[in-house]
Amino acid sequence: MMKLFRVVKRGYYISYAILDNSTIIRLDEDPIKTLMRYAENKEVLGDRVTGIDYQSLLKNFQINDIRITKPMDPPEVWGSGISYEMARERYSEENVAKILGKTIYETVYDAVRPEIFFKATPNRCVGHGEAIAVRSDSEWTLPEPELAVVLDSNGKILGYTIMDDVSARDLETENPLYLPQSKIYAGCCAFGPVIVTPDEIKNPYGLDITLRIMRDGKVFFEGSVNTNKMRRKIEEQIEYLIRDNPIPDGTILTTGTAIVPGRDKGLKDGDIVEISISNIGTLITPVIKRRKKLL
Ligand code: DO4
Ligand code: MG
Repeated sequence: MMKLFRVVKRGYYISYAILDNSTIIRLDEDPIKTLMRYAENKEVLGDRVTGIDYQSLLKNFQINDIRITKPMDPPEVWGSGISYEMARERYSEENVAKILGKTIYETVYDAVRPEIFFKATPNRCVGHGEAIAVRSDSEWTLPEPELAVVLDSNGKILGYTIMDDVSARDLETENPLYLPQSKIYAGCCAFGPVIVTPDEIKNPYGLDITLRIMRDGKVFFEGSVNTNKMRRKIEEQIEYLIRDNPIPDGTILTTGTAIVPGRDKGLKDGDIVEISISNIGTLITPVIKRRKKLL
């Protein structure tokens, strides 16, 4: 059993593995290589260390000159959509495009082929304690709390993490072809605080996901779901992701949301988003609203 986390110290990344919830190893190699080595033979290269207060880093984000950050740099991040019935219903409540009398979300939910979209590159992702963003041209952006998988180039699951597929819902609702702008921008994706290996997740279809949006110190929105409600299974999502589409080792696929706050629950500058998934932890990120650049 292994959890990976990473810190920044004076501009340098340092990665750590927690083995069996106790021993901390400072890794000698990139966390993606560590995940692959662990999947192969459970070997972890590095030195045992003491004095790293992981729980305190989770709580305070920073201790002296050490700050927790995203646990790895995924070369690509992909998303799967409308994988829960709740998502089909909640997305369809908006005044969205219809095909042959069904909303595009109902059509995707019923289709053989799942929705798979490109989500992010590492520079667009943030980690625990780092800010996600509302685009300068969006008035309605929502967090999407999701279980995500880290994959090798064959689609094998190397690890699980918590991902926030932050989405500018007004752009997507205005026109489905604006989906890439709704999904991909600076600060559109948060994940962490750790990546856990598959032996920490006995059943990925029995995990509680909880979302809390905090505003002015109070709970502004709260919702939860269990992954047993996931209709489009992770294996099927992976199969479509890698079909005729080579992915690099360390690619992340986020598996869709079932918690969809309404029009009146859009994120604002200063909000705090907390996402918890059982057996993984809690990912906490502040929200910033980007300002329009003056020409
Ligand atoms: O196109 C809609 C995006 C759906 C999505 O991201 C989700 O279901 O989580
Ligand atoms: Mg999503």
